[in-house]
Amino acid sequence: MRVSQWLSLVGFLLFFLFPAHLCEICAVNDEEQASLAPLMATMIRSKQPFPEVDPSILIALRLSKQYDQNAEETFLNKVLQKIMQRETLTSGQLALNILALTAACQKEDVQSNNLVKILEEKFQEEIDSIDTSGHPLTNHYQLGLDVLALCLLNGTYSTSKIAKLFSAEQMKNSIGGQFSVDTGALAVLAMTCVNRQNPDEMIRSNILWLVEKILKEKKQDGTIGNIYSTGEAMQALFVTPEYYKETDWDCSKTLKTVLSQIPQGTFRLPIAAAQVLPALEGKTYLDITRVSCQSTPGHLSITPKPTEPTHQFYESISVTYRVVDSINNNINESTIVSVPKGSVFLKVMEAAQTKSKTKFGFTTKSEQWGEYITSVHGIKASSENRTYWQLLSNGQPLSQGAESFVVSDGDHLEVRLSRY
Ligand code: B12
Repeated sequence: MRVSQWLSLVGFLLFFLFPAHLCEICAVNDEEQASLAPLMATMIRSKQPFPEVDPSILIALRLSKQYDQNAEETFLNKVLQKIMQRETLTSGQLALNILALTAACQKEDVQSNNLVKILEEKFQEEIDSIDTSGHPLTNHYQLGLDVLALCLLNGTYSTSKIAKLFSAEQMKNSIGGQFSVDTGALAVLAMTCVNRQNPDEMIRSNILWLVEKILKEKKQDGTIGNIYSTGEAMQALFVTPEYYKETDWDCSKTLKTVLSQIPQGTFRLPIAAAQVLPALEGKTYLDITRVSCQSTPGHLSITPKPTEPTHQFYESISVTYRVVDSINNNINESTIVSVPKGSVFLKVMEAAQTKSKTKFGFTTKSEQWGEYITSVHGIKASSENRTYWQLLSNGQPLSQGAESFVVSDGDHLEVRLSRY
């Protein structure tokens, strides 16, 4: 056979053995890098106003092409402080901190503090909880983080147990009987790592099922689940091209929609920026162990101010606000309140609370995603009983928290004690 014939045979084999989209990179190009600058700025600026810094910010900075040595050092120090309290962290929090240290080339800290061993123990407690009570101590999103960290850092785990943990049966109802794209995406990343180390038939069939479920959550505009789960869904689809057809997903459409949301301030929370950025750069959490540990010269030149939404607080609007206990069916309080136009859900809750502390009093806890509603009408949500105060507008669950969702005139808002 002549060289040209060999080449065409190789080309033919490559074409049929590897789908074309295996070779395509769907990420921002060098010219578009500037459009990511607001996300970088949002994360970097979060050094100051936020008392707690999420390790996913350090991961995003390390996976990014743009580089800010000073910010990386600050965030690394925060992560190092955090692991001092390793015993009090949940399994997923510990996993995320381990991943951040690894991304920041601090594997020695991971080893000297025995972090992988501690994670193995915490992961075992999650499994024990499933065996005794039917659900993990935390949630399946965190189990995904646990397995990802254990796999990437060569911890000990049982492939068959992991296959069971992320089976269709378990994942179907991972959050309140509803499929969660974020959770599915984390499980795909974790199982892809496991399958690369120990190829396993059941793991592969779990991945296939989850990839199909994720693709079913694709919306007209290209978002997958909602805008906040899209980055993680993209990561899952990047690492599993052999599980779907090229025509099943128009990645450039998804990318375009996500990019168009940046100037609108959709990712103005540092954690939201951190969760979406890696995918926009064509990176996934499986790249954490591949980050270069050579010192890189600083080249972050573009740092515009993060985008802030422009609210006008002149006009006032009126909305209906209701508190419902859908578990015990014994509370159903409702009121109409007036708030300035552009107000967030939390403002409505405050306005109702001033009307009647007994009926509408509530408490919150400050978290990375903003204020988390912990109790309403004197009833505390409880992770033991797997209850939470769900937020809804016009009957639809919100895809943002109380401090972020901007309400509109005539909205029917509701906080509903629900199970997950
Ligand atoms: C599991 C989960 C939940 C669980 C948390 C309880 C539990 N023990 O598992 C439940 C089902 C209760 C929940 C509730 C809500 N959630 Co939720 N949740 C998640 C999920 C899938 C994983 C969180 C996690 O474990 N992270 C890993 C650990 C290591 O980090 P952590 O900081 O310790 O995690 C804690 C916080 O994230 C907190 N939390 C979870 N959701 C939310 C939402 C808000 C607004 C806040 C302030 C905190 C918070 O609970 C976690 C466990 O304690 C994320 C997905 C994601 N991409 O992050 C969505 C996510 C954070 N949730 C989201 C939303 C919108 C909500 C709700 C507002 C939904 C609603 N319509 O009511 C409510 C919160 C209402 C309230 N009371 O204030 C969005 C936030 C987007 C945004 N821009 O604000 C996300 C990103 C999902 C999405 N793609 O839409 N959630």
